Amino acid sequence: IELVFATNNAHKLEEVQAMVGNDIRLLTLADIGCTDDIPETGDTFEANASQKSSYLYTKYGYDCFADDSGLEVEALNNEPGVYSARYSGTRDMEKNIDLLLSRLGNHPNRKARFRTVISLLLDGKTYFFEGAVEGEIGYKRQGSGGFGYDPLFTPDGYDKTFAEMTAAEKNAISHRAIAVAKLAEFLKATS
Ligand code: ITT
Repeated sequence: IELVFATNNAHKLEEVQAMVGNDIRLLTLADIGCTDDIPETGDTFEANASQKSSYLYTKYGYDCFADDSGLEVEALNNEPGVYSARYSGTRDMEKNIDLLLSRLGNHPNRKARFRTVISLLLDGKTYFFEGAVEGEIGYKRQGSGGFGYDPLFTPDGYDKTFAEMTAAEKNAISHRAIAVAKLAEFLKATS
């Protein structure tokens, strides 16, 4: 099966490509000649994911899926959530991480979760697949792998951050891995 992955985030693309292997042939936005800044104005992961996949399906007619994801920190009322990519008002992750660390300060509740919602648009119908992973926010950055907030996030049951893991380790347990496994299973069952 061939599907367009509606993302401009090269890290997501690399992770999902590694997860699906040969099961799904992923086309990128570049492959279909789309350079649009796809609108993302919802206030839930579901709304944003389906906004991205609908945009592509409506304009280009391709079966496609989109990933909307982010970090929810319990002591910050689940911020940054859907605003994860632009928490500080910019896409600069150094600034976004600094803001999160300063807002959390020395708060003893470090609980957080990463969430992904995938929206699949197939033959004009939308399907959702979710994944979440619980963990804790550190007091400083640790590790240089992964992307986004990975240097701050240690999943429960582990003693290193996502950024200290190999790509294979992160991709075996991440929020995105859980959602992508559900997507792949659905596609296998329907094809
Ligand atoms: P697209 O919309 O083009 O897919 P994006 O980066 O704008 O790319 P989102 O709107 O879904 O994607 O924002 C998700 C943000 O949440 C992302 O930029 C990271 O800062 C963070 N994030 C998501 N998944 C993550 C992960 O696995 N590890 C670390 N941070 C992650």
